[in-house]
Amino acid sequence: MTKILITGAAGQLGSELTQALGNLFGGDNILATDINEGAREKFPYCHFEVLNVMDSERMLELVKKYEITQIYHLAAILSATGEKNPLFTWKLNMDSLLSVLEIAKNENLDKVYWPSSIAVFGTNTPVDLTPQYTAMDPNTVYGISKLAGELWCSYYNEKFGVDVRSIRYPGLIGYKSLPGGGTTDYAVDIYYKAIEGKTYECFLNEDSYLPMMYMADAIKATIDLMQAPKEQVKIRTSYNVSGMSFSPKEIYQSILKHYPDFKIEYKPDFRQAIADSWPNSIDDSHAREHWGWKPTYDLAKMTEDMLQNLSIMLE
Ligand code: AKB
Repeated sequence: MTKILITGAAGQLGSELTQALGNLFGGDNILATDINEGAREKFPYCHFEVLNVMDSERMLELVKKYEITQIYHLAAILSATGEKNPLFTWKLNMDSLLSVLEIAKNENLDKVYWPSSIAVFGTNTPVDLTPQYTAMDPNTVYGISKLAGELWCSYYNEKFGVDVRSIRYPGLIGYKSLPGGGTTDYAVDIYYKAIEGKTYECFLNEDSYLPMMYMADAIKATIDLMQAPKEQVKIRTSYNVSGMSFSPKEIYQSILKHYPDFKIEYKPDFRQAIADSWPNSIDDSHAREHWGWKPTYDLAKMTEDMLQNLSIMLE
């Protein structure tokens, strides 16, 4: 029987992934956890417990209490917020991952899922169609923690047989919940401003290309990877996956087709340097070959879907 604990369940990815896992395995087999008690109301369809991921004893207690067999460890501090408190970001991102891996090893869990990010790449990484294996010299504490985390995942897999699986997500875009503290967040905010009839002030310059992915594709990639037979999961650091790539100017133009009066202004801030150190686009041939990854959404299709759903939600 599969019983899943999700950390950071109320976050941008967690909100949608928890729902998808609930649909797959039944809400009774899902334990959503979050640091905020207020998140409870988001999860009427499954179990909920408050969990600070720094508290490894409580994590273990919950694993035992709910007879957990898989952990999806989503809680983390992202790139932009991380730069404001580097040491705490390192501590939270690393300590919580190590607690999850230790629990998986000691309690013989079936599987662990842990998200990595395109933030593992850096200034000397080739920017176009960035390969799976390449120079990795991240310049954010978030990127450093994801790169070290990938190596820890691979270590626990190799030394202790922990079945840990991971994806290097690009920027994620969805309408069900807001992102928190990332460099790619502009690509969500811009849709809200278009619908609210406001001018969007973009914190990146108009030509900053970044790899991005619509949430529906991110959920599909995660579930496809987690359901793939063990022997197909040949990479135990983390898989490159690609959805689409665009610049602020291009997403703006795709919105203009639906909202012709929408206006944008460019005011790059400290996040520009982070974006400049990340790839423009990603080569995901290993994910395609190993477990059949294929994205469904391009920019035009995503914009249509985002605007349609957000305008209903914001009515
Ligand atoms: C961020 O911008 O920090 C995240 C990421 C790309 O991992 N969205």
